[in-house]
Amino acid sequence: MLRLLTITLALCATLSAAAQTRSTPMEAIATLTGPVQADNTQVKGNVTFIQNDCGQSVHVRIQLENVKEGKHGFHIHEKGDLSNGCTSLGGHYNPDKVDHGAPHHEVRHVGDLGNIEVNSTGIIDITYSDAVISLNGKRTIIGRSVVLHELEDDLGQGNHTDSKKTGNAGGRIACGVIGINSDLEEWPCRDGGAGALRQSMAIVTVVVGLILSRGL
Ligand SMILES: *[C@@H]1O[C@H](CO)[C@@H](O)[C@H](O)[C@H]1NC(C)=O
Ligand SMILES: *[C@@H]1O[C@H](CO)[C@@H](O)[C@H](O)[C@H]1NC(C)=O
Ligand SMILES: *[C@@H]1O[C@H](CO)[C@@H](O)[C@H](O)[C@H]1NC(C)=O
Ligand SMILES: [Cu+2]
Ligand SMILES: [Zn+2]
Repeated sequence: MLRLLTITLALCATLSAAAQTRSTPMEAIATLTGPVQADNTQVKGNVTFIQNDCGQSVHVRIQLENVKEGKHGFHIHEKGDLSNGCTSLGGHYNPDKVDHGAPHHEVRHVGDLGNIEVNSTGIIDITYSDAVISLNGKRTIIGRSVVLHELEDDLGQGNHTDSKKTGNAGGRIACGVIGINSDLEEWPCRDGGAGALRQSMAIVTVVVGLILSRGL
């Protein structure tokens, strides 16, 4: 009987571990273009987002060209409306209605991804992770947008009146709408996803354990 209990517990543990990793990650992409600048250049490129499972951080890859050397504010903006170019995309995505900040700050807009630093080639290709943005759930960034700014984001630390609102990062030099880029037939995590599955596995484990220990 004890052996049966052990086997059951092991089985439940395996099932809940399996639920933690999806074979097909959630992926999204934004294709970026911007207004032609005074010197006739135009930023071009893309940003890809990969999230392996519900509740996990999102891997962001930024590949852009024709960007002026230096630091540029980079954010998720609230809308996907390109009807008036980058200007109709609204403000930083900020569902908590808090102050603007840096990616590593406890207080930040969900959309605050800080700065990207571009070298003299004008080309950037960087990858990093962010634990606040998500490709699923009530706060999905899909359908919203990415915006690259002309100037450095002061991360809420500047003395300008816009510092706590926008980071005072200046004009919008490139933007794009974030869309789905996976072969997933159904987008996961809508009903709590793996988290809920793990929880019900834990309950099953306890119940089975109780039944079996009574039988001993
Ligand atoms: C993203 O941009 C890079 C660099 O321009 C390019 O090589 C790559 O093919 C693009 N990816 C997509 C999916 O468009
Ligand atoms: C500039 O940045 C690009 C992309 O991030 C990198 O591939 C390249 O090696 C860098 N060039 C210099 C001169 O640092
Ligand atoms: C605000 O910051 C700017 C640039 O760092 C500086 O020139 C200016 O004196 C500062 N203004 C105040 C009121 O601190
Ligand atoms: Cu912005
Ligand atoms: Zn912000």
